[in-house]
Amino acid sequence: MTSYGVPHTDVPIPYKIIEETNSHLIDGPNKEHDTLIASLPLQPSIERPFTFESSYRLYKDVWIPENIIRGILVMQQCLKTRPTDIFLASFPKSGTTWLKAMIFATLTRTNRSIDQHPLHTHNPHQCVTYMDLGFATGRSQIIENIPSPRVMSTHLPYFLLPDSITESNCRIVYVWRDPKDVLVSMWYFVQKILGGADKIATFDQYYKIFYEGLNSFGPIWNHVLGYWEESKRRPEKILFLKYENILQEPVKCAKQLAHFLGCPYSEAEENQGVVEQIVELCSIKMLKDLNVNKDGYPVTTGEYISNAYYFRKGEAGDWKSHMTQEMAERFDTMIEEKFKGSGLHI
Ligand code: PAP
Repeated sequence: MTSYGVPHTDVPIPYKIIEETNSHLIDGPNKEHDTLIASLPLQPSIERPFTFESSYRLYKDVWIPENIIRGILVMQQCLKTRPTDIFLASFPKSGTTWLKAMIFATLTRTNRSIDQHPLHTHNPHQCVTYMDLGFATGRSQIIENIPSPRVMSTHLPYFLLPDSITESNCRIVYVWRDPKDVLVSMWYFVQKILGGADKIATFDQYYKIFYEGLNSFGPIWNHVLGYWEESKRRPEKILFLKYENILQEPVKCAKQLAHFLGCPYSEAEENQGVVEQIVELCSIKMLKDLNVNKDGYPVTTGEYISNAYYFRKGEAGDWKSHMTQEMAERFDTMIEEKFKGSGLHI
């Protein structure tokens, strides 16, 4: 068993524990970049908000929450990657929470018994932190102090990742999802944060914002294509996964993930059913019912996003209950057009 608090470990330890033991290293927000950020175009506000972030600015042609732009600028200066680093990248609401759990459980399976696993007492976002937000909120030194192997996540498009990630051999796991379900999931998520459907933009407004690519982190098709193209070029660097495929064949995807992370399941593990146990541990059914996921908060997001908000249905095709056939077809046609020639399909 790993003893927590020991700086060098063979497997990741939950980020929350690292933050608790290093909280004296939080610097407070970095003000250095404020002038640059203030000069960027501000997203015009609409009648009712479609997001919980206070303000968005256009940075390199992508609408990004102000705070995250700060994170990008700090990261570009400060992030020193290690060959053992693993980054989870995703467009928001595409399977981040699930993949955080899967990566963390896969890497920790050898020295944590399943029934005493940290995922029983830590939300996946408390195990794997958002580095964009971490760098934006003065946690550079803490991130530097995370023992190897580090696992961190980001919502940034590929072209906005710091050079130290794109130019090194560290690995990236990317997960994407049918954009129609992404938009439904986001609509509910923002409702929970802001306190009800009447507090946010209508579903039709949401649809329009996504269709026009004005939502945060850019048009979803550019986000997906950026990682897709790079994963074709460097499959050893980027594992490109689809949420719906994981739902359909979780065991196969779990094995693919372990192989990519450099810790494939042994024959003995497969015979003992370890892959199935990891899949079960990370399933929404299992995670949603845990006390830690009914209340509490991820570390870096602060107290306005409850752990519970990250778990809703966890299914494919919920868009069918929210869009007319015509809306869905219009959306799919637009995405297929954007994906044309890439080899990628919804
Ligand atoms: P994030 O990017 O803000 O972290 P993310 O985890 O990507 O959010 O998306 C949340 C979605 O993943 C929710 O989808 P839904 O609204 O359509 O239900 C959530 O239910 C789903 N989800 C969370 N955990 C799991 C899991 N273990 N298995 C499958 N889906 C999950």
